[in-house]
Amino acid sequence: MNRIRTIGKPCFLLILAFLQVLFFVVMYRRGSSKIFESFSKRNGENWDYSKVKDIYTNLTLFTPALTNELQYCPPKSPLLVGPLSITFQNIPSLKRILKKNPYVKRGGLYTPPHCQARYKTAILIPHRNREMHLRHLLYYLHPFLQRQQLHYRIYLIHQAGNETFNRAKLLNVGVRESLKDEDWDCLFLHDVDLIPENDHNLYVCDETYPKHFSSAMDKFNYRLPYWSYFGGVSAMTPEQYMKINGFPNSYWGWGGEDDDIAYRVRYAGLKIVRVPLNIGHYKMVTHNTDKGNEENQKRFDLLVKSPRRWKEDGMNSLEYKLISKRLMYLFTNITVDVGAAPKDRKTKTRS
Ligand code: UD2
Ligand code: MN
Repeated sequence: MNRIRTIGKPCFLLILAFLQVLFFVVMYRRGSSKIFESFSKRNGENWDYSKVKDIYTNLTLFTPALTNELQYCPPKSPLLVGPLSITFQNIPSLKRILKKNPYVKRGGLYTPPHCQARYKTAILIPHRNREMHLRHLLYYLHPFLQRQQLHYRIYLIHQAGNETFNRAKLLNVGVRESLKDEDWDCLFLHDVDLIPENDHNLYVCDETYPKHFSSAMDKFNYRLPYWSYFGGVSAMTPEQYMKINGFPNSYWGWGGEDDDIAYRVRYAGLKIVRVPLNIGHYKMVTHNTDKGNEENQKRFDLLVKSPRRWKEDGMNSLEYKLISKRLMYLFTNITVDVGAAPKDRKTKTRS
């Protein structure tokens, strides 16, 4: 995501003028009503988010299965309840989360006890110094995925050391390491501070195209902040991920990498599909800027070079040092040394 703080610079004004012209050309060619319609597209059921259910409703009624020969889970899970009650007032303890999720195995692995899952999803979370956010996420995400009757595993990709944070590279590491464990159908690239609000937002991939899930976040008044937005929560099949050569490894610090990924999707001949706005509801835990994740001043330069660089900067050039892989009670912790930003890189603190 790009927070523009360069208003007033001539190049910025030039870009602005160019975007205005582009906007009018697109309006002329596609018709304004169509454009605004797609910005606020709300498909299917009309969800009422003032009527919410507890995320653990019915889940604790589970008992172990009596047989090993399980039938496939139904195409649509009978456990879905719709809008969920999400609050960040109390931070749940790991002990409490563990108690509420008795079927989650070490490493944050879950298999439905009563039916054979139709789908295998890996959740990859880039992380450093966000333990409180992680607890909120684990508290809500485990039951959320269990309601969907998925076979899943939650991975935390933890950046070791104090060098500048690199979200995109951590996710590349997550993809490579998680695929060593299992042939996942779907890879979720998930910010630690985003909680899905509706369990009908199924954590499965689109078979053909990369998919954006956090289409309506509270921090953006439940709308898309801009047309090509791809930050927050997205998912790809391993094939789609490899086709775009994964994420760029060269974005150090905050911003830009999600836009680069959106570009890559297009360069690879794919497109982004999105969860409808009335289902893709998310709450973000409010937070300040992290130390070590200052705004990346090089992001605009990198974005300009993206068409030339995407084939050589990504999964095919990924280098890292795996420090440890530990099976924690509620997740798999992959601690990794992703290196450091090149020395000439200057960053400025976000306000
Ligand atoms: C936006 C995007 C995010 C990403 C980022 C730019 C949303 C909701 N999300 O997030 O996907 O594109 O802009 O890089 O718009 N993190 C840590 N420790 C840190 C720093 C970051 O764990 O010290 C992880 C964590 O998973 C966090 C994610 O990186 O959720 C994104 O960083 P952020 O939350 O600081 O940035 P934000 O909310 O502006
Ligand atoms: Mn955030």
